[in-house]
Amino acid sequence: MLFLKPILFSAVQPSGNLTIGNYIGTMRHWSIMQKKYDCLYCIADLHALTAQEKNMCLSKNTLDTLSFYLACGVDPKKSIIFIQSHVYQHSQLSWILNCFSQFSELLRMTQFKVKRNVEKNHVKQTNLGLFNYPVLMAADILLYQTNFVPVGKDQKQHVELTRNIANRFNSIYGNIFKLPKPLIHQYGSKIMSLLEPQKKMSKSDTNKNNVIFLLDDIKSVSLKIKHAVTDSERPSKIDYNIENKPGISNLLEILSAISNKDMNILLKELDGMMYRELKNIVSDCLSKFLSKLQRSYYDYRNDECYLKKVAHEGAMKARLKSEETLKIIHSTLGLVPYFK
Ligand code: AQP
Repeated sequence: MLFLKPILFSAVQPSGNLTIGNYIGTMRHWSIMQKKYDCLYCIADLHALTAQEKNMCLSKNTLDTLSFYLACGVDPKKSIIFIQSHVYQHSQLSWILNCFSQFSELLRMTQFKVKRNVEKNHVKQTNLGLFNYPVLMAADILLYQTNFVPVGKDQKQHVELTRNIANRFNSIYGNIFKLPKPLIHQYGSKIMSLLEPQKKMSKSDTNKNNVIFLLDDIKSVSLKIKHAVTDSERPSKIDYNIENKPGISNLLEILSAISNKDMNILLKELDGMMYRELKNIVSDCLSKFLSKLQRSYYDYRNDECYLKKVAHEGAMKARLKSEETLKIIHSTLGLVPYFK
C-alpha cells in the first residue's frame, strides 16, 4: 500500500466492552478521516494485557472491537485495520524506545497515577506494563511515521510523551522519526461518568451505571440516562458550563456528538427546557443511534471468517510499512542485520 496522504494512526485497547466515550472521543471520526488521510486503525491487544483481569476474554473482546471498527464505517479497502500482536515490530520498537525514555517522565503520566491509585485501593500489585505502556504506545505511533493521532483528552499526555521520545532519538541520530500531532476536538474529547461527572467514563469502571456501553440494551440506556447526575439548580436551566454543571454539560456533549449538531445550535434548540426533557431527548437520540450501530455490529460479528480475513490482510500491510521503519532504526543503532 502506497502512502500518499498524511498518515493517521489510532487504536483502542480491547480491555472490555467499548463505551460511548471511546466512540465519541475517537471512533466516530474514523470513517470521515479516511478521505483526508492514509489511516491505520489498530486493536491494541498488547495494551489490554496491562489490565490482567482473570475473566477478560481477550480474544472475544478483540474480535468484538474489530467488528465495531467496521460498524463505525472503517473500510478495509481504504484503511489498514490490524491487531497489534500480529505485528511483532511494535514490541521490538517498544524495547528500543524504552532505552530512550526516562523513568521520571513515565512517573508523571496522569493515567498511570490514577490507575495505580485504584489498584492500591484494591490492594493489588501494579504491573510494570501499566507503568511503561505509554512507551509501547509511542512505538505504535512512530513505527508508521504518523502525522496525526486522533485521541480523547486523556491520551493527549501520551502523544506528547511520544513526541518527547522521538525528539530525544532524533537529537542523537538525525531526523529519523516524524513528530506526530494529537487531533482533539473541542467537544466530546472527555466524556464523563454518568453518576460521578468529575471522573472520566471508562470501560473498566466497576459501577456499570456510570457507563453507556455500545452493546447496552436500549432499556438500560434510558434508565442510566434517567439516573445521570445533574445539579440542584432551581429552576433548572440548560447551559454548558463544565466547571459548575459537569453533569448537564456531559449530557450536552453526548447529545451534540451523537446528533452531529453544533453545540451552540443545540443550546438554542434546548433553551427553556427542563433537565427531564433534556434527558428524554438524550435517551431517544442514543437509543436510535445504538440500535443502528448494534445491527451493523452483529452483521460483522457473526461472520468470524470475514473478521479473520480483514485482520490477516491488515497485518500483512502493517508489517510491510512498520518493517521499513524498523530496518532504518536497527541500522541507525548499529544492530547487525539478519544474515539470510
Ligand atoms: N470517556 C472518554 N471520552 C472521550 N474519549 C475517550 N477515550 C476513552 N475514554 C474516553 C478515548 O478512546 C480511545 C481508546 O481508548 P483506550 O481503550 O485505548 O484506552 P483508555 O483511554 O484507557 O479507555 P478506557 O475506556 O478508559 O479503558 P480502560 O478502562 O480499560 O482504561 C482513546 O483515544 C481515548 O482517549
